[in-house]
Amino acid sequence: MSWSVEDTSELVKQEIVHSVSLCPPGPCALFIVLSVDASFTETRRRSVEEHLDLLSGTVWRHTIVLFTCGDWLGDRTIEQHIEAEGEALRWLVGKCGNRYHVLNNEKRGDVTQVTELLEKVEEMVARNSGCHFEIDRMIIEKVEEKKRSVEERAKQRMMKVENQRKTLRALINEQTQDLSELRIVLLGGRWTGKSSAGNTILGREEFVTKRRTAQCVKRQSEVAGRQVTVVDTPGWWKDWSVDGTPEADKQEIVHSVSLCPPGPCALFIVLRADASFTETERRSLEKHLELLSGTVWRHTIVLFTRGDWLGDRTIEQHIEAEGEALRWLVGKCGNRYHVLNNQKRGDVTQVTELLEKVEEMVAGNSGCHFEINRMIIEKLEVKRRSVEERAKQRMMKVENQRKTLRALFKVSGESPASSEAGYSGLGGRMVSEWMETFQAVSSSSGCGTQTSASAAPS
Ligand SMILES: Nc1nc2c(ncn2[C@@H]2O[C@H](COP(=O)(O)OP(=O)(O)OP(=O)(O)O)[C@@H](O)[C@H]2O)c(=O)[nH]1
Ligand SMILES: [Mg+2]
Repeated sequence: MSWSVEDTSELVKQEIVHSVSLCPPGPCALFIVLSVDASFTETRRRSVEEHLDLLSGTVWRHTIVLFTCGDWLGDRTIEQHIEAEGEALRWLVGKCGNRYHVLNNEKRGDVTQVTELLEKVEEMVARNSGCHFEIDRMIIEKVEEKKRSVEERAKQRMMKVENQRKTLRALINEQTQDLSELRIVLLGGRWTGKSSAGNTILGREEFVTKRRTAQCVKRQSEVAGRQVTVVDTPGWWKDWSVDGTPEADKQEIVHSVSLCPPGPCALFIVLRADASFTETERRSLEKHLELLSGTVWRHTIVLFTRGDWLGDRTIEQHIEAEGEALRWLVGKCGNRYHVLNNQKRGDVTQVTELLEKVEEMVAGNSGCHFEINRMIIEKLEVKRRSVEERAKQRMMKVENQRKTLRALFKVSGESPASSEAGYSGLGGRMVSEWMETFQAVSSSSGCGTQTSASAAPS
């Protein structure tokens, strides 16, 4: 893992600190577990250092680097691996007082690897004059207090959501609206799991998850007796301001809502449940959503992915632990949120519950879906058509330009690919001549170009 400590969720950070209080009076040793089948970069080194610092600077006297996947080494020794790997790993081993050990977890029967490891622990404890690691009581107390407060607030939030949902379900029973068709748009940062969530909702592989979604994709399926339409969109870099997002991606985000006429019943803001949510991300998300106008928030639900990462913790605990930025977002979405585990496609209840939440939101909005200002869409469509037209013209221009150049290469009987030297040495003059002739030809034929002869290698 190469995340900085800022990217790690508050819940995980609390668990790291909490871990040392689970073996009172304190651990004799802390193993920093690394796999030998992956490189150890400077970014990973910094990540380990920052996370260990959560336990205070004295922790290093009690640490051992524990390498796993020992079988991966083959005939090589762990020392060869350490020396070959680079400065970052050597720094870590040095920081741990040159204490390390390698395990082959595929070979559980080999007890000597374990007894040797325990001997190394004993040696370290002896070197520490018999002392174990003791974390500052204040750090533990602060974390434990935070955990208690998070649990209390999480319970309250859960109850509030339950009451909110009950009221909305009563509204559904009163209203006689037809919700046999649900239209959903997925929005969010890059790599948050939008496409995976789309697949989970539709119950089959409709969206590609192996690579970035570059354009809006619309798919439909029948889910729990309803016709469900899902529109997947390109994500933005979570730390970037909206100005940093390419114009084409911004256009796709706006375009998405026009793909499910008359408008989406719900827009899901997709976030990872295993990661932090900073103020910078919050600002970025707010600005990206505003591309769709300020009224969008009445139709949004925060959809957390990677529910599998939560383990026994609830999504409410994550929301309460994470901080002000996430609580602001959940509040802005009218306390509507849901968590999915996209690794567990078979669990259909997580999808039916999500669709129920959509129905409740629609009922709360008096049956209305999200409708974007027609002017925004019309302006966008004019822009898109103009971009497409100009892109076609540019492509044709480049093709003609290249054809002319290749014809010139043929006339001279040389091709730039025929000789490396032809480009840098002798051929430099030749290329300049080609460029001059080409410019003369292109300007006379009206096929203008920005390329200047001086830009060619000389
Ligand atoms: N463990 C786990 N992994 C998940 C979950 N959801 C998504 N992933 C993984 O997260 C990665 C990104 O998922 P995508 O669905 O492609 O994310 P995306 O938001 O569509 O990405 P872009 O289109 O690039 O913005 C993939 O490797 C998924 O397998 C989940 O619930 N649990
Ligand atoms: Mg995607």
